[in-house]
Amino acid sequence: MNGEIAVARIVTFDELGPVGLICIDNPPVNAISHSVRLKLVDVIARAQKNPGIKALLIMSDSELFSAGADITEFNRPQGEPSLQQVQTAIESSPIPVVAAMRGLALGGGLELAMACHYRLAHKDAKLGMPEITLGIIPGAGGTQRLPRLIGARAALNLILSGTPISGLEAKVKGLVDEVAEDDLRDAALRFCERLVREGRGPRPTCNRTAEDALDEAEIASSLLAHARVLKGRTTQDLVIEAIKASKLPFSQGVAIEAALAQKSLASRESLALRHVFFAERESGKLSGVSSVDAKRTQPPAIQRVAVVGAGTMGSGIAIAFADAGLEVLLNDNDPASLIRSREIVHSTYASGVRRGRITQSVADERIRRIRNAPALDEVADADLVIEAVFEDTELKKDVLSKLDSVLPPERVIATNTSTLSVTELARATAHPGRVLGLHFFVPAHASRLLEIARTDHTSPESLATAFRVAKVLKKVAVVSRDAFGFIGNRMMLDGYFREAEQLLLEGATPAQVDTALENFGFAMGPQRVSDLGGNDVGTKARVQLFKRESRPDPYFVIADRLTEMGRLGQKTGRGFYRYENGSREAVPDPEVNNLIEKLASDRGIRRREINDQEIVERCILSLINVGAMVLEEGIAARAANIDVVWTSGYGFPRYLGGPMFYADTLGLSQVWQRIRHYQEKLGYYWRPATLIERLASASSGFEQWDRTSASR
Ligand code: T1G
Repeated sequence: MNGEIAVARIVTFDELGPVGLICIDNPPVNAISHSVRLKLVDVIARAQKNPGIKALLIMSDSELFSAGADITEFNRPQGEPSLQQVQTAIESSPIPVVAAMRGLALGGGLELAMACHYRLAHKDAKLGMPEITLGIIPGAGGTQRLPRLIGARAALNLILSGTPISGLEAKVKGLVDEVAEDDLRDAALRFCERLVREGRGPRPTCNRTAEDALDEAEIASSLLAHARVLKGRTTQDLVIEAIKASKLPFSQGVAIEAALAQKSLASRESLALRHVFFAERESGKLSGVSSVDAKRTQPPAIQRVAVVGAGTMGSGIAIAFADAGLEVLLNDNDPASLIRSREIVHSTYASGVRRGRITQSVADERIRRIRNAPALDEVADADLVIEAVFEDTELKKDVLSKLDSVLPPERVIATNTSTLSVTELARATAHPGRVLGLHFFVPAHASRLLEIARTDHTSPESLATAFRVAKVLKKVAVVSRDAFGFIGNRMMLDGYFREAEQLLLEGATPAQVDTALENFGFAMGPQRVSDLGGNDVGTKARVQLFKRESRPDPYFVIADRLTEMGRLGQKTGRGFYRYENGSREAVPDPEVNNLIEKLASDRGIRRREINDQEIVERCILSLINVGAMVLEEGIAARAANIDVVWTSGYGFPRYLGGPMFYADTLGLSQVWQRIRHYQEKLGYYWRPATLIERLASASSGFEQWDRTSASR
């Protein structure tokens, strides 16, 4: 295409001899929207009146079959025909209907194919039922037809996992009849012509019966296999109930599924998960430009990235880009660092091969993409340069200044700092518009979140490049205005983690605080996280913070004292907990409890029994309160962006939607009252954010605030 985005034709029909070819064309993901359903029913009806058409073939000319039902329709009445009505038109067709799938065939898209009489898939196609990731169950016959095609046990695992299987696997399971090695359209047309020649007619899936039934032992083992990803979730119970109904006559089973699907759609869990789904996409755009329009304004392609600083972070960033298929120049003026970096790269990929995540040949290819570039001027032709040198302002300013002279003026220079002022670093260059922060989270090659820190001078073009970097790395991008801790670390240090330490001083133990918050839904409690990352990391961040701002005592007095004592956490075998013989198991340590008691008594803090409810409430409310401050200070543009940061980068449970969405479910009046309660009880830093007070008094919430701020 000459850069023009072709007008979507929604659904096309071509008569190819005895085969009626129906192509779905609804970019960007061929969602089975209302307009697609309308045209499908119309085209199928008209084709069936054409005596020359002996078989119908449904496929797509784009790189994917369909991403499923149109999620944007879920919050409003879905116009007729419903997907179920389209499926009935297919299944009851007097002539055979064949689906041919390439790329993604997900959710309602795969359900559409399952209502067809035959199915083909390209060997590399990905067929899946990801509905559970949105807190819903398949609602277009998936829990009824899938058991009839691959068995109830296999159907349960495919739906609970939410992850797709390949075309080849689908063939083995009986989900598809034929696999195309290369040209899917050609293979599918030949398949249809053979059907017609052999006089093989419709084969309604609904007339089949599931060979096996779910028994409690299989259900238990399937739930156990998915326990980690389904922790705290409830959708799986509805899935099981629906699949059990697949032993009933189809019409009864599909009615039971429909009722359960409606129930899942209305659940708070699904509202939260759909909120995060759209928030992650919204946060990765320049002021709400859709991914289709954004294609018109894409910045220049990024083929080669340079990373300056071959330490742990620099090596991780290099690996992230190599994984994404880019060439990487890794620069460091210390040969020993480059050698150590090579060791990190090789050991990381060796671990990936050992765990079966990648093959040796893929690992070798990616390692080859990372080339050492000892001389700084070797990075001159990189499309993007990221500095990841030691967290020291003067050192970073020196590197940025040198890069500024080596690189063309429009080339983006990103700093990986997490605690320094990007604005101050940018002052070391003659072109501050091209400077921004790319805050990668450890491990850089695996974490999903990428905070983009923009200064008042960062240009839109530089931001567009940063968004493109996130897309290339398959990371979730959130823009933060340049301020201490950006969004996530500011809320962690001034809110959540700070309150956790305060609770320790007041009488709770690390294990009690961590367990209470893990029961709330966090992947890992704050003290375990601190021991994992290293208590010294937080201490170094606070050293930089106190150069710029102050905080009243106590402020991480426990973690900083542990650092002084060399109790850095897992890496030294002792931190908030003990870790015996290199084990990662956090064992409570009486020595730490004694230290905490001493620090508390030095401050005249009277210790007491504290229950889990208070622990969770204070940690979560302080997180929400600082989040509101981050909003009112303009550091984050949207409350939904904060939710993205905390669900993708800090382990906040996705099924609760993120701290700000969760605050709305509590009700901001209730949130404000409880914050005021703790302000009266504890004083000093429990000042309610003005924004919470304002929204509470207006009986409003953060979601409404986002909507109005978007229109501002
Ligand atoms: N409906 C509507 N819009 C969708 C969509 C969908 N199913 N999937 C994606 N989009 C939009 C997305 O919001 C973005 O919009 C653009 O497409 C590009 O998406 C009845 C009830 C397919 C792997 O859960 O996992 O079927 O930002 O940025 O990174 O039982 O999108 O341009 O405005 O994510 O290449 C089940 C959800 C639905 C799949 C592509 N299906 N989508 O990833 O692009 S429920 C899913 C994805 C259902 C049935 C049930 C991903 C992707 P905008 P993107 P991508």
